[in-house]
Amino acid sequence: MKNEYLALGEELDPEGYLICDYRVKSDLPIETAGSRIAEEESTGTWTRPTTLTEDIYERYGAKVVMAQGNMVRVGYPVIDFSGEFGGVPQILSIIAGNLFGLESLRGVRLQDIWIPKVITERYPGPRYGISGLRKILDRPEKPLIGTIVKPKIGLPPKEFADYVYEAGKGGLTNSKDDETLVDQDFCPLEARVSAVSEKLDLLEEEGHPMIHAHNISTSAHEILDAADIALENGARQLMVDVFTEGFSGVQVLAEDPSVGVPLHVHRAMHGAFTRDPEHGISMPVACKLVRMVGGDSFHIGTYGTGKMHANISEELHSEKALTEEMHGIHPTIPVSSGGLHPGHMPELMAKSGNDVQIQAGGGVSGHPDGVRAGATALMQAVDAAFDGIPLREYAKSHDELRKALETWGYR
Ligand code: RUB
Repeated sequence: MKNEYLALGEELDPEGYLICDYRVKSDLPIETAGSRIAEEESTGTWTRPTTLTEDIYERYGAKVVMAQGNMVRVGYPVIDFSGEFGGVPQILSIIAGNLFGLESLRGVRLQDIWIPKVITERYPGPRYGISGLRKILDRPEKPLIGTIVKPKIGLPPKEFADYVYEAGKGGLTNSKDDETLVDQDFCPLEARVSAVSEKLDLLEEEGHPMIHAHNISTSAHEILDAADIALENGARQLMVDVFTEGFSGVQVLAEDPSVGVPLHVHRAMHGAFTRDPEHGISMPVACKLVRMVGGDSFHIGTYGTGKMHANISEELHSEKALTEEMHGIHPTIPVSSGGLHPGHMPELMAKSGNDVQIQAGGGVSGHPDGVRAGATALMQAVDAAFDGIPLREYAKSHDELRKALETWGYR
């Protein structure tokens, strides 16, 4: 049988196809491996169905247009994604579905995607994005600086809100729930949001705008109820763990006119499929989808400076996926978080630039003089790095920073 899914060298119309690059590990010739993906994920299966007519193949069949080394490029006709229902679940079932389990492929990694406008225009995109968040926080140039309330779980609402207030008094622009905190008995969502909102109002009266992202990740049928409870109690930002919740969980909040606040998107669980360079899905792919469904901020890593495993070139690629032109959709602000402290700021900001939200949990709450001093030290480190002043020099006249550097060092 002729290999019908190969169209090597053909120029695809980027508005007519959703285009995917896969890195493939297989004992098959690379063209055949690519063809297996295209057939499995469009009109084919392991054998030629007698029901597969020439017309079906021509209209709906995916095409392998490049197969070189260990890379293949597959274009899926936009009609394969048509119709009122389907959304991101259907997109992923096609471009990232059965192919990962094919026995003939020892490894497949979806490295990048290009989504045509005819598809992205069905999605909300970020309502605020980088410029909207900068406006809310009156922070036109420097990175947004936040904290994750620590310990991860255990603080009751009042102590939790006190932490946020102290962080604000230290100058931070943002704070957030940790990814594992939602509505536990010791810190219920309603009481937590209400206590935090009071403190944010107070900070605002005192001249400091700040927002806190409340984690409402929950079962799909409950997420709008959780959002309602948070918003009724004054929430200024909501947070979703996108990989445990699903992309639709972000989208439903972004599309609901009653929500209207920025959406912070956490990536807990991503390592299960992004970490292996030979199998899974890359973070830049996730970034494009999160941006399309309306995430205003999204975690991409700390460029090797913090506690989490990093693939630095992929993090730079993620940054581009969130910020480069994409059919007129607002840019999403990249979030750098995970094991950061003031000593990391010069190296981190040299890599991230200023359009970033930097967050430290332990690197604020672990300061020997407490949360306010930790927040102040982090702001001082950011100011020094922004002005190109070495931290050692700046610390001579900034006590909080000096103590932070004595505690954690420069790296
Ligand atoms: C931060 C923390 C976050 C990580 C997740 O706390 O634990 O959940 O940012 O990592 P701390 P990533 O500042 O004390 O390490 O952002 O890479 O998904």
